[in-house]
Order: sequence, then structure tokens, then C-alpha cells
Amino acid sequence: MKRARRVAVLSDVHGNATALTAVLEELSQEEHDLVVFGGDLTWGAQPAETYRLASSLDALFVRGNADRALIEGVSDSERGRWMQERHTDEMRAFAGRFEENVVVEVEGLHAVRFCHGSPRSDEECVTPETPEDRVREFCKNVPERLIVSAHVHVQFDREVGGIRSVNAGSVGLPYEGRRGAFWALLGPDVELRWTDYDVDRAAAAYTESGFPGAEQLAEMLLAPPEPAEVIEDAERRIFAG
Ligand SMILES: [Mn+2]
Repeated sequence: MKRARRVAVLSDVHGNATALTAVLEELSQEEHDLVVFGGDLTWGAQPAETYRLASSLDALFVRGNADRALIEGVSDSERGRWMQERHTDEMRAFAGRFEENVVVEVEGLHAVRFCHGSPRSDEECVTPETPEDRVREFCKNVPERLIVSAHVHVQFDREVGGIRSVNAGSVGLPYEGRRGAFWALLGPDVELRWTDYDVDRAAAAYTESGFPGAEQLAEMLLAPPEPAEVIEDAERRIFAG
């Protein structure tokens, strides 16, 4: 098993290279020996720039549902087609090497399991309100007691049914009711982080990209939805693509 002292967790970048650049700059000032990407890396307005930044790092990559859609060649919508066109074979092959779950022995935290949705599905929504029964169910065959998930774009750290359930938040498209990039540092404890960056510039990059429906995403960057609404919606749907 991979071991690390201090791990940076960067999830749901969603092709926001502006946000990722800011986080990597802040991270460069922090002692760390591993980066784990939590999935949904390049699916967004700046796939090539995001790919360049992420692939230059010595990191572990968890596969998100959007990364899976890329590999599977899903192009049944205008957005899907745009996204496929902007991913080279090299980028798709890179995403093809992402892992469903990654386990790392982190100093002070024991074995930590990283996944995108839940350990069993990259589309399962895990929130701070997820009932204990469902947490027990998706952890049934999972020996680790600390699960770091992503997908819902809401940052949290809670204990439930003997499990520590953590979400580092979203670097590129947070649903936190406030702007910025959200991520986390693990080891020896869990440190939830927030990085201020030029969100206006990121929103402009989205709008200029020609990505179908970019205006809607730019609006979400500028005025992020409130986590309470997102959590309620996620707990109603449970699985969301
Ligand atoms: Mn996702």
C-alpha cells in the first residue's frame, strides 16, 4: 500500500485551470509528499490546460463519473460532443488509467480510501446528511475507517457509524454559497482548505471557451449554490450522474 505523510486532495476540478493554478501555487508553500485527485478532472471549459497542469504532477488519480464518460466516448449531447472533441487520444488514455478507488496509508490517519461518489459507485452522493444506514451499506466490504469522497462539490468532515466521512470540496466548481477553490490536506489530521482566486477570470474563461451552456456554469462560479440546497437535492436523488 502507498504511504504518505501529508496528502493534498484536489477533487472536481472540472476543467477550471484558473482555480487549479491558484491551488497548486498555494500548495507549493505547503509541505506535502502526495497529491490525490478525486475525479472529474478535465470535464469543463479548459480541458487541455487542466490536463497539462495535472499530468505534470506525481499524483494518484481517482476516476470520476465525468472522466468515465470521456473514456466511454459518451457524446449524446452537445456538451458531450464538445468535450470529446477537446480531448485528444493522449488525454483519454490518461483518464483511462485513473482508478475507481485509491487507498493510501496516511500518517496519523491510518488507511484512507479515496473515491469519487462512494466506494461502490462514482455516481452515489455522499453528503454530511447521508444516513448512517447508507454509510454502513456502502462501507460493508470496505476495511478503511476514513473515506474521502467527492462528486457533490460540498466540503465536510464528519463521523458517522464508526466511519469518518470527508469531502475535500471542489476546486473548480464548488457549491458552497461562496466563491473560491476548496480542497484538503490530510496528515496527521484532516485540514479543510479554501483558496481565494480570480473567479471573474475563471468565469470569463468559461464563457469564452464555447463550451455549450458555459454561461450557466460561469454563473455558478460567480454565485455558487448554497450547500443546504445541494445536500437536500443529493439526499433525495442518492445517485446522480
Ligand atoms: Mn462527479
